[in-house]
Amino acid sequence: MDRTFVMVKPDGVQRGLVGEIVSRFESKGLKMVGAKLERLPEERIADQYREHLEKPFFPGLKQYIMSGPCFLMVWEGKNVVPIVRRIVGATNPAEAEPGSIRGDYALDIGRNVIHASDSPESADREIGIHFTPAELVAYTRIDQGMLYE
Ligand code: YYY
Ligand code: MG
Repeated sequence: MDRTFVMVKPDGVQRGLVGEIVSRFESKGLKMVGAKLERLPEERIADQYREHLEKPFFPGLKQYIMSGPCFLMVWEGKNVVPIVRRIVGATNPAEAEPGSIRGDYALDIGRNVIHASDSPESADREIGIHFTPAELVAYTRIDQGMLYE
């Protein structure tokens, strides 16, 4: 089964959106296989966003991610990477569709509430940055037989 890395950013945690966000993925039928609340150290933020290190917005992005605890998760399911990206919505909340998380809960690109991996390759890489294998839990959702044909 495919896996992806999802993180509620400090604005989402401070605004009390963790439960609502988890609930959206749960009701979709995805399986949470790892989760933790954590303040990200600077080096891990740089690793997470390595393709953006030289971008003008990176210093502000780093300050924002360091401003408080993040809620980190790993979700599992068929085609989970593109499905989660659609549930999350466009990077700029002004362009994110209503019904998506960023479309419903955010206004500004620099405070867009949530991160999700953009490809299966980055998902593997990002899961490896933030979670040890022992932190990922193997189990079967009781409704699995109803979710998949
Ligand atoms: O994957 P996603 O989070 O949707 O967007 P990215 O293009 O990877 O950028 C990562 C992160 O950087 C974005 O969620 C907000 C921030 N950012 C920004 O503050 N200003 C920009 N012009 C572009 C991105
Ligand atoms: Mg990205």
